[in-house]
Parts: sequence; C-alpha cells; structure tokens
Amino acid sequence: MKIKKFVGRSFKEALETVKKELGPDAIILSSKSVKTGPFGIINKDAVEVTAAIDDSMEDVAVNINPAAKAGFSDVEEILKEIRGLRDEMGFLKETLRPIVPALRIGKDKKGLFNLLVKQGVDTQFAIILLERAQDSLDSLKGVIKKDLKIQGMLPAEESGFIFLGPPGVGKTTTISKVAHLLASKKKPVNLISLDDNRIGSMAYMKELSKQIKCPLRIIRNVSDLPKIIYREMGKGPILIDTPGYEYKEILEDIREIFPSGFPVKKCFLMDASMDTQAALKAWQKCNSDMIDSIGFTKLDMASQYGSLYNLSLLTSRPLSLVATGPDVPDDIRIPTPEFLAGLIVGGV
Ligand SMILES: Nc1nc2c(ncn2[C@@H]2O[C@H](COP(=O)(O)OP(=O)(O)OP(=O)(O)O)[C@@H](O)[C@H]2O)c(=O)[nH]1
Ligand SMILES: [Mg+2]
Repeated sequence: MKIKKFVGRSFKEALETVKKELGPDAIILSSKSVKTGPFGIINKDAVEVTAAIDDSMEDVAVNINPAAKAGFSDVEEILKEIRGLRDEMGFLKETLRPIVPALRIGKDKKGLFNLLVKQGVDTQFAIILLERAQDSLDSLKGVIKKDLKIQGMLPAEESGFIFLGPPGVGKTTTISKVAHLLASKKKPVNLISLDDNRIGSMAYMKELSKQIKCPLRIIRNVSDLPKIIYREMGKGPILIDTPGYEYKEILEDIREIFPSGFPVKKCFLMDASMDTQAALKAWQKCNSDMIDSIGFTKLDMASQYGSLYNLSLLTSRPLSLVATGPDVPDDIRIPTPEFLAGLIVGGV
C-alpha cells in the first residue's frame, strides 16, 4: 500500500493530481483544509488530500489465470464503483463544509451533537459546546454549567423585583410565589401593582396581600412609583407586578422617570415552553439593556430545555429563578447549574 499526500487549491484540484499520479484506483483516505501549500508557501484555501494505492493489485492482476481473471474483473468493477462513490462523497463533504458547519463535528461527538439539537440547543451553540467538550456527557454538562450564570434572588432580597414580560408568561403568579418565599424569610414585603385595569388581577393581588399580611398599592402609572419607592425603600423588598401588554412602555417610563437608576431589580420572565425565536422576539421588543436578570416560567409545560441555554447566552443576563408549575407557593426554584445543565441535555 502506497500512501501519499496531495495539496491543491480545492478538493477537486487535489483529486485530479491524485488521479494523475496514482491512477483511477487510488483511494482517498482523508482530506482537510490547510493554510500552507507545497514548499511552505502560504495558500489561503488549500486542501490536503491523503490518498492510497494498493500496489499489490498490479501483481495480482498479472499473476492471476485468465479464467479467474474474468471473475476478478467483476470485483474490480465494483471496487472501482465504490472508489468513485467515495471520491464523490469526499468532494460533496468538502463542498458542503462551509454551509453545513455540523460537518466540523467529529464522529465521536456526533451522538452528543444530535442530542443537543434534539433538545432545541441552537446548532451553532451546539457546535461550539462540542468543540470545548470531550466526547462524554459529563464533560458536555461541565461546559454547559460554565456558560450558565445563576444569580438567584439574593440581590433582590433587599431591593425587590419588578417583573416584566409578555402577556400570560406568569408574572402575577411568580410575584405571588416570590412574595411567599420572602415572607417565609421574615422579609417585610411591599406589594405594588401597575395592573389597575383588570378586576381578576386586582383581586388576586388583594388576596395575596391578605395572605402574607403585607401592604398593597394598585397604581396606574410609573409616575406614581417614585413617592412610594423612596418612602418604602430600605424597609424591605418591593415587589411590582406589571400588565403584560405594556412592558416596553413601562421600561421607557422607568428610564425617563428614574434617570439616575431604578432601585428595584428588573427581572424579565420568559416562558420555557416557547421556542427560542418566539421568546427572543419578546425580549428584543423592549429596552432589554435595562433588564438586570431573567427568569423562566412554565418549565413543567416544556418538552425540551435547549432554549434555556440559548436564551441565557443570547440575553447574556443572569438567571434569578425558574417556575416549575402553576402552584403557589411551591412551584418556584433557584436552580443550580447542575440542575439546569441536566435539563438542557435532556435528563435531570
Ligand atoms: N403550568 C404552569 N402554569 C403557570 C406557571 N406560571 C403561571 N402559570 C399559569 O399561567 C397563566 C397566566 O399566569 P399569570 O401569572 O396571570 O401571567 P401574567 O404574566 O401575570 O399575565 P398578564 O398579567 O395577563 O400579562 C395562569 O393560568 C397561571 O396559573 C408555571 O410555571 N407553570
Ligand atoms: Mg398578571
């Protein structure tokens, strides 16, 4: 077996040299992009092809008797066909490499790649993750864990939260869970609702304030906030509920009315059962640069959790909390990186 390397400006050119030098029976063993051409000359898009020719084939062909030679020629035809197909596949792979980045993933990591994509992790993110991980699930989880920033509720335990997000994402339900959690830690919670229009929402907040025995103010505009906030600040966490259809305007008002900074943490809630694009659209609709942290709701409704990884990276905000069901006060969790990474790869 004679093995030789050939370099060409393209895979096709390298292949032609292989054919010229080693003949049509040459087998392509591998190919890769290289920066340097023959004699160390820098060549921008060079392709190096490693080819082999079985030099014993000639001897076999010479020594074989004529009767056997007839059968051999059939085999030879099939081999030729296979070599042709291999060349074609190599050529196709080279042509597709720039437009199908997944071809960068080696055979040993293909299973993990498929798993990530099946869980909804963005293809580009999956490729980068696998370039940084070894070919084991534990190593992959380790890399995912490093990328996830989890802040928890500590920064908000004193100042409080204003929850923002699209309609129905779970703002009022989450505020209720957080209020119970903080009340159980003996924090003197202060409730404010900017949702003064809907009877159901107001009744819900009134009931919550009764349950945890804390004051509630229902206001119409962000301009009503400064006097309450500056009076109550420092006494305990302030939890502010907002109506979903107005989150963009509310953020604009906050920027205008609190030019030197808003003292309550702004947490944007995203529905984990929505796909990445839909959730991202809601995020991009508002002044997202003003948001301090994110939270994921409805984890119980999601069938895959890759979007949690995508959105953590795309928003580049730390995670405050996740909601794991509709039940108040139990279905809330400050996840560990281990828990989240487990969800993202499809287990726990
Ligand atoms: N399954 C499940 N349902 C939830 C979760 N969080 C909230 N919900 C439900 O989602 C629905 C909407 O929740 P809300 O808290 O009213 O949502 P919102 O964001 O305040 O809605 P708007 O004020 O209309 O924008 C309710 O039926 C909740 O019970 C969760 O984590 N899992
Ligand atoms: Mg609400």
